[in-house]
Amino acid sequence: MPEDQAWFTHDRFGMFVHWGLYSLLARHEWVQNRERIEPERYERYAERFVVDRYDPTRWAEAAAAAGMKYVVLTTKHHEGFCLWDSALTDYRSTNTPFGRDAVAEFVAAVRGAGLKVGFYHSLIDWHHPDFPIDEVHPLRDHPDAAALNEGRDIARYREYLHGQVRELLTGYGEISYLFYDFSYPHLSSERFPGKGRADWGSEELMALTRELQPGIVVNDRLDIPGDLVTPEQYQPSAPMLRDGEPVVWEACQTINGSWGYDRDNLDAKPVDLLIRMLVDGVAKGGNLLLNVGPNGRGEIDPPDLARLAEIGAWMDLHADS
Ligand code: FUL
Repeated sequence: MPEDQAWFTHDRFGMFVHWGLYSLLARHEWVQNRERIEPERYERYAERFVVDRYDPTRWAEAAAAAGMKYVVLTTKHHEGFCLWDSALTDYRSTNTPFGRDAVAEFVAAVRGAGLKVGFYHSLIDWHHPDFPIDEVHPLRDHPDAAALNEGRDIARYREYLHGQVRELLTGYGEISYLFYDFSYPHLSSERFPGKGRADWGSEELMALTRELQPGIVVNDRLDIPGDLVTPEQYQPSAPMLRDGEPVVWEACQTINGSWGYDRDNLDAKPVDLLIRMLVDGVAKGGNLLLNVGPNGRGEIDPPDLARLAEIGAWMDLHADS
Protein backbone atom coordinates (compact mmCIF):
# COMPACT_ATOMS: atom_id res chain seq x y z
CA MET A 1 0.00 0.00 0.00
CA PRO A 2 1.18 3.60 -0.50
CA GLU A 3 2.92 5.09 2.52
CA ASP A 4 -0.02 7.12 3.79
CA GLN A 5 -2.15 3.96 3.82
CA ALA A 6 0.51 1.75 5.40
CA TRP A 7 -1.13 2.05 8.82
CA PHE A 8 -3.91 -0.18 7.59
CA THR A 9 -1.91 -3.34 7.02
CA HIS A 10 0.17 -2.59 10.09
CA ASP A 11 -2.73 -2.05 12.49
CA ARG A 12 -4.79 -5.07 11.35
CA PHE A 13 -7.63 -4.91 13.84
CA GLY A 14 -10.61 -2.55 13.84
CA MET A 15 -14.06 -2.16 15.33
CA PHE A 16 -17.13 -1.96 13.09
CA VAL A 17 -20.13 -0.22 14.66
CA HIS A 18 -23.61 -0.72 13.20
CA TRP A 19 -25.93 1.73 14.85
CA GLY A 20 -29.04 3.45 13.53
CA LEU A 21 -32.83 3.47 13.85
CA TYR A 22 -32.80 -0.31 13.40
CA SER A 23 -31.05 -0.53 16.78
CA LEU A 24 -34.35 0.57 18.35
CA LEU A 25 -36.26 -2.23 16.63
CA ALA A 26 -33.58 -4.58 17.97
CA ARG A 27 -33.93 -7.31 15.37
CA HIS A 28 -31.22 -6.97 12.71
CA GLU A 29 -30.23 -3.97 10.58
CA TRP A 30 -32.25 -5.34 7.65
CA VAL A 31 -35.48 -5.33 9.69
CA GLN A 32 -37.16 -2.77 7.43
CA ASN A 33 -36.50 -4.95 4.44
CA ARG A 34 -37.30 -8.27 6.05
CA GLU A 35 -40.58 -7.05 7.49
CA ARG A 36 -41.42 -4.86 4.48
CA ILE A 37 -41.97 -1.82 6.66
CA GLU A 38 -43.07 1.15 4.56
CA PRO A 39 -40.76 4.18 4.79
CA GLU A 40 -43.55 6.43 6.18
CA ARG A 41 -44.10 4.04 9.03
CA TYR A 42 -40.46 3.21 9.62
CA GLU A 43 -39.39 6.85 9.77
CA ARG A 44 -41.61 7.33 12.81
CA TYR A 45 -38.96 5.51 14.82
CA ALA A 46 -36.98 8.74 14.48
CA GLU A 47 -39.49 10.26 16.92
CA ARG A 48 -38.32 7.64 19.41
CA PHE A 49 -34.63 8.17 18.84
CA VAL A 50 -34.09 9.41 22.38
CA VAL A 51 -30.76 7.69 23.01
CA ASP A 52 -30.09 8.51 26.62
CA ARG A 53 -26.83 6.57 26.83
CA TYR A 54 -24.88 7.60 23.77
CA ASP A 55 -21.29 7.90 24.88
CA PRO A 56 -18.93 7.04 22.03
CA THR A 57 -16.01 7.59 24.38
CA ARG A 58 -16.97 4.27 25.95
CA TRP A 59 -17.07 2.60 22.54
CA ALA A 60 -13.64 4.00 21.71
CA GLU A 61 -12.21 2.96 25.06
CA ALA A 62 -13.55 -0.56 24.61
CA ALA A 63 -12.02 -0.70 21.12
CA ALA A 64 -8.65 0.58 22.30
CA ALA A 65 -8.60 -1.82 25.25
CA ALA A 66 -9.32 -4.73 22.87
CA GLY A 67 -6.27 -3.78 20.82
CA MET A 68 -8.27 -2.32 17.95
CA LYS A 69 -6.69 0.59 16.12
CA TYR A 70 -9.55 2.01 14.06
CA VAL A 71 -13.31 2.33 14.46
CA VAL A 72 -15.81 2.44 11.60
CA LEU A 73 -19.33 3.84 12.14
CA THR A 74 -22.39 3.45 9.93
CA THR A 75 -23.04 7.10 9.05
CA LYS A 76 -26.06 5.88 7.07
CA HIS A 77 -27.15 2.28 6.58
CA HIS A 78 -29.62 1.03 3.95
CA GLU A 79 -32.55 2.43 5.96
CA GLY A 80 -31.37 5.94 4.98
CA PHE A 81 -31.34 7.50 8.46
CA CYS A 82 -28.37 9.83 8.87
CA LEU A 83 -26.35 10.03 12.07
CA TRP A 84 -25.00 13.49 11.29
CA ASP A 85 -26.39 16.98 10.79
CA SER A 86 -26.88 16.66 7.05
CA ALA A 87 -28.17 19.74 5.28
CA LEU A 88 -29.55 17.49 2.54
CA THR A 89 -32.27 15.67 4.49
CA ASP A 90 -34.49 15.98 7.55
CA TYR A 91 -34.02 12.27 8.21
CA ARG A 92 -31.15 12.78 10.58
CA SER A 93 -30.13 12.44 14.21
CA THR A 94 -30.24 16.19 14.86
CA ASN A 95 -33.94 16.12 14.01
CA THR A 96 -34.95 13.64 16.73
CA PRO A 97 -35.41 13.89 20.50
CA PHE A 98 -31.71 12.97 20.73
CA GLY A 99 -30.95 16.12 18.75
CA ARG A 100 -27.19 15.64 18.45
CA ASP A 101 -24.70 15.08 15.65
CA ALA A 102 -23.72 11.53 16.54
CA VAL A 103 -20.97 11.43 13.91
CA ALA A 104 -19.25 14.53 15.32
CA GLU A 105 -19.22 13.04 18.82
CA PHE A 106 -18.05 9.70 17.49
CA VAL A 107 -15.18 11.27 15.58
CA ALA A 108 -14.04 13.28 18.60
CA ALA A 109 -14.21 10.24 20.87
CA VAL A 110 -12.33 7.91 18.53
CA ARG A 111 -9.66 10.48 17.86
CA GLY A 112 -9.43 11.21 21.57
CA ALA A 113 -8.68 7.54 22.21
CA GLY A 114 -5.82 7.71 19.72
CA LEU A 115 -7.58 5.57 17.12
CA LYS A 116 -8.22 6.14 13.43
CA VAL A 117 -11.66 7.21 12.26
CA GLY A 118 -13.59 5.31 9.61
CA PHE A 119 -17.03 5.66 8.06
CA TYR A 120 -19.36 3.08 6.56
CA HIS A 121 -21.75 4.64 4.07
CA SER A 122 -24.59 2.85 2.29
CA LEU A 123 -25.08 3.33 -1.43
CA ILE A 124 -28.54 1.88 -0.99
CA ASP A 125 -31.23 4.08 0.54
CA TRP A 126 -34.69 2.71 1.32
CA HIS A 127 -35.93 6.11 2.46
CA HIS A 128 -34.89 8.39 -0.38
CA PRO A 129 -37.83 9.08 -2.74
CA ASP A 130 -35.62 8.73 -5.81
CA PHE A 131 -34.07 5.40 -4.88
CA PRO A 132 -35.64 2.75 -7.14
CA ILE A 133 -38.06 0.22 -5.70
CA ASP A 134 -36.12 -2.85 -6.72
CA GLU A 135 -36.59 -6.43 -5.59
CA VAL A 136 -34.79 -5.79 -2.34
CA HIS A 137 -36.66 -2.62 -1.42
CA PRO A 138 -39.09 -2.77 1.53
CA LEU A 139 -41.88 -1.64 -0.84
CA ARG A 140 -41.23 -4.46 -3.34
CA ASP A 141 -44.51 -6.24 -2.60
CA HIS A 142 -46.60 -3.11 -2.16
CA PRO A 143 -49.71 -3.33 -4.38
CA ASP A 144 -48.80 0.06 -5.89
CA ALA A 145 -45.07 -0.62 -6.20
CA ALA A 146 -45.02 0.06 -9.94
CA ALA A 147 -46.84 3.35 -9.57
CA LEU A 148 -44.71 4.36 -6.59
CA ASN A 149 -41.62 3.65 -8.64
CA GLU A 150 -42.64 5.97 -11.44
CA GLY A 151 -40.66 9.16 -11.70
CA ARG A 152 -37.93 8.00 -9.34
CA ASP A 153 -34.78 9.51 -10.71
CA ILE A 154 -31.52 7.80 -9.86
CA ALA A 155 -29.59 10.87 -11.04
CA ARG A 156 -31.17 12.92 -8.25
CA TYR A 157 -30.33 10.21 -5.75
CA ARG A 158 -26.76 10.14 -7.06
CA GLU A 159 -26.45 13.86 -6.46
CA TYR A 160 -27.72 13.37 -2.91
CA LEU A 161 -25.27 10.51 -2.33
CA HIS A 162 -22.29 12.52 -3.55
CA GLY A 163 -23.44 15.59 -1.63
CA GLN A 164 -23.65 13.63 1.60
CA VAL A 165 -20.25 12.07 1.08
CA ARG A 166 -18.88 15.58 0.56
CA GLU A 167 -20.42 16.66 3.87
CA LEU A 168 -18.93 13.68 5.69
CA LEU A 169 -15.48 14.10 4.21
CA THR A 170 -15.25 17.85 4.72
CA GLY A 171 -16.97 18.38 8.07
CA TYR A 172 -15.08 16.06 10.42
CA GLY A 173 -11.35 16.46 9.85
CA GLU A 174 -9.20 13.57 8.76
CA ILE A 175 -11.11 10.41 7.90
CA SER A 176 -8.82 7.44 7.39
CA TYR A 177 -11.13 4.78 6.00
CA LEU A 178 -14.35 4.48 4.01
CA PHE A 179 -16.47 1.36 3.66
CA TYR A 180 -18.97 1.98 0.87
CA ASP A 181 -21.66 -0.62 0.94
CA PHE A 182 -23.63 -2.21 -1.75
CA SER A 183 -25.30 -5.47 -0.78
CA TYR A 184 -26.58 -6.96 -3.98
CA PRO A 185 -23.56 -8.46 -5.78
CA HIS A 186 -24.59 -11.90 -4.63
CA LEU A 187 -27.83 -11.46 -6.56
CA SER A 188 -27.92 -11.93 -10.28
CA SER A 189 -27.21 -8.90 -12.41
CA GLU A 190 -30.09 -9.96 -14.63
CA ARG A 191 -32.49 -9.20 -11.83
CA PHE A 192 -30.81 -5.89 -11.13
CA PRO A 193 -29.90 -4.51 -14.51
CA GLY A 194 -27.85 -1.33 -14.39
CA LYS A 195 -27.49 -1.49 -10.62
CA GLY A 196 -23.91 -0.57 -10.04
CA ARG A 197 -21.22 1.89 -10.92
CA ALA A 198 -23.29 3.90 -13.39
CA ASP A 199 -26.08 4.43 -10.88
CA TRP A 200 -23.79 5.61 -8.12
CA GLY A 201 -21.32 7.45 -10.34
CA SER A 202 -18.64 5.28 -8.79
CA GLU A 203 -15.66 6.70 -10.66
CA GLU A 204 -16.58 10.26 -9.67
CA LEU A 205 -17.42 9.21 -6.14
CA MET A 206 -14.06 7.50 -5.74
CA ALA A 207 -12.28 10.56 -7.18
CA LEU A 208 -14.24 12.87 -4.86
CA THR A 209 -13.39 10.67 -1.88
CA ARG A 210 -9.68 10.76 -2.65
CA GLU A 211 -9.71 14.47 -3.46
CA LEU A 212 -11.34 15.37 -0.14
CA GLN A 213 -9.32 12.91 1.93
CA PRO A 214 -5.97 12.17 0.32
CA GLY A 215 -4.57 9.01 1.81
CA ILE A 216 -7.96 7.55 2.77
CA VAL A 217 -8.33 3.76 2.50
CA VAL A 218 -11.44 2.89 0.44
CA ASN A 219 -13.01 -0.54 0.04
CA ASP A 220 -14.10 -2.31 -3.12
CA ARG A 221 -17.89 -2.11 -2.98
CA LEU A 222 -18.39 0.72 -5.45
CA ASP A 223 -18.38 -1.87 -8.22
CA ILE A 224 -14.89 -0.68 -9.18
CA PRO A 225 -11.61 -1.74 -7.57
CA GLY A 226 -10.66 -0.10 -4.29
CA ASP A 227 -7.72 -0.35 -1.93
CA LEU A 228 -8.83 -3.62 -0.35
CA VAL A 229 -11.27 -6.47 -0.72
CA THR A 230 -13.83 -7.19 1.97
CA PRO A 231 -14.77 -10.81 2.58
CA GLU A 232 -17.94 -10.66 4.65
CA GLN A 233 -18.63 -13.14 7.44
CA TYR A 234 -16.10 -15.71 6.28
CA GLN A 235 -12.41 -16.31 6.76
CA PRO A 236 -10.55 -16.78 3.47
CA SER A 237 -8.82 -20.13 3.30
CA ALA A 238 -5.53 -18.58 2.14
CA PRO A 239 -3.99 -15.15 1.50
CA MET A 240 -6.26 -13.42 -1.03
CA LEU A 241 -5.04 -12.87 -4.59
CA ARG A 242 -6.12 -10.80 -7.56
CA ASP A 243 -4.68 -11.80 -10.92
CA GLY A 244 -2.28 -14.05 -9.03
CA GLU A 245 -0.94 -11.17 -6.91
CA PRO A 246 -1.54 -10.75 -3.18
CA VAL A 247 -4.24 -8.22 -2.45
CA VAL A 248 -4.97 -6.21 0.70
CA TRP A 249 -7.98 -7.71 2.42
CA GLU A 250 -10.06 -7.30 5.53
CA ALA A 251 -12.62 -9.78 6.80
CA CYS A 252 -15.60 -8.08 8.35
CA GLN A 253 -17.20 -10.30 10.94
CA THR A 254 -20.11 -10.17 13.34
CA ILE A 255 -20.12 -11.50 16.86
CA ASN A 256 -23.51 -13.19 16.45
CA GLY A 257 -24.47 -13.12 12.76
CA SER A 258 -26.32 -9.81 13.00
CA TRP A 259 -24.65 -6.45 12.38
CA GLY A 260 -27.36 -4.37 14.01
CA TYR A 261 -28.43 -4.90 17.61
CA ASP A 262 -30.42 -8.13 17.75
CA ARG A 263 -31.82 -8.42 21.23
CA ASP A 264 -32.94 -12.04 21.23
CA ASN A 265 -29.95 -13.44 19.37
CA LEU A 266 -28.05 -15.93 21.50
CA ASP A 267 -25.57 -17.04 18.85
CA ALA A 268 -22.50 -15.13 19.99
CA LYS A 269 -19.25 -16.71 18.92
CA PRO A 270 -17.09 -17.72 21.86
CA VAL A 271 -14.19 -15.40 22.55
CA ASP A 272 -11.59 -18.01 21.73
CA LEU A 273 -13.10 -18.28 18.26
CA LEU A 274 -13.02 -14.49 17.80
CA ILE A 275 -9.34 -14.50 18.78
CA ARG A 276 -8.62 -17.38 16.44
CA MET A 277 -10.33 -15.48 13.62
CA LEU A 278 -8.02 -12.53 14.27
CA VAL A 279 -4.92 -14.72 14.36
CA ASP A 280 -6.05 -16.68 11.32
CA GLY A 281 -6.59 -13.51 9.31
CA VAL A 282 -3.35 -11.86 10.33
CA ALA A 283 -1.44 -15.06 9.54
CA LYS A 284 -2.90 -14.88 6.02
CA GLY A 285 -2.03 -11.22 5.61
CA GLY A 286 -5.47 -9.83 6.37
CA ASN A 287 -7.23 -7.47 8.74
CA LEU A 288 -10.21 -8.15 10.98
CA LEU A 289 -13.02 -5.62 11.31
CA LEU A 290 -15.05 -6.99 14.18
CA ASN A 291 -18.56 -5.65 14.59
CA VAL A 292 -20.57 -4.50 17.56
CA GLY A 293 -24.20 -3.37 17.39
CA PRO A 294 -24.97 -0.92 20.18
CA ASN A 295 -28.57 -0.89 21.34
CA GLY A 296 -31.20 1.80 20.85
CA ARG A 297 -30.00 3.65 23.93
CA GLY A 298 -26.52 3.84 22.48
CA GLU A 299 -24.76 1.24 24.62
CA ILE A 300 -22.70 -1.74 23.58
CA ASP A 301 -24.28 -4.70 25.33
CA PRO A 302 -22.39 -5.72 28.49
CA PRO A 303 -21.71 -9.26 27.20
CA ASP A 304 -20.06 -7.79 24.10
CA LEU A 305 -18.04 -5.40 26.24
CA ALA A 306 -16.88 -8.40 28.26
CA ARG A 307 -15.87 -10.20 25.04
CA LEU A 308 -13.87 -7.18 23.91
CA ALA A 309 -12.16 -7.00 27.29
CA GLU A 310 -11.20 -10.67 27.04
CA ILE A 311 -9.74 -10.11 23.60
CA GLY A 312 -7.78 -7.20 25.10
CA ALA A 313 -6.47 -9.41 27.88
CA TRP A 314 -5.25 -11.92 25.31
CA MET A 315 -3.63 -9.13 23.29
CA ASP A 316 -1.84 -7.85 26.41
CA LEU A 317 -0.60 -11.31 27.21
CA HIS A 318 0.94 -11.63 23.78
CA ALA A 319 2.18 -8.09 23.32
CA ASP A 320 5.86 -7.59 22.48
CA SER A 321 6.60 -5.44 25.47
C1 FUL B 1 -23.64 -5.80 4.01
C2 FUL B 1 -24.90 -5.13 4.56
O1 FUL B 1 -26.04 -5.53 3.86
C3 FUL B 1 -24.98 -5.55 5.99
O2 FUL B 1 -26.14 -5.06 6.59
C4 FUL B 1 -23.74 -5.06 6.71
O3 FUL B 1 -23.73 -3.65 6.73
C5 FUL B 1 -22.48 -5.58 6.02
C6 FUL B 1 -21.21 -5.06 6.59
O4 FUL B 1 -22.52 -5.26 4.67
O5 FUL B 1 -23.49 -5.73 2.69
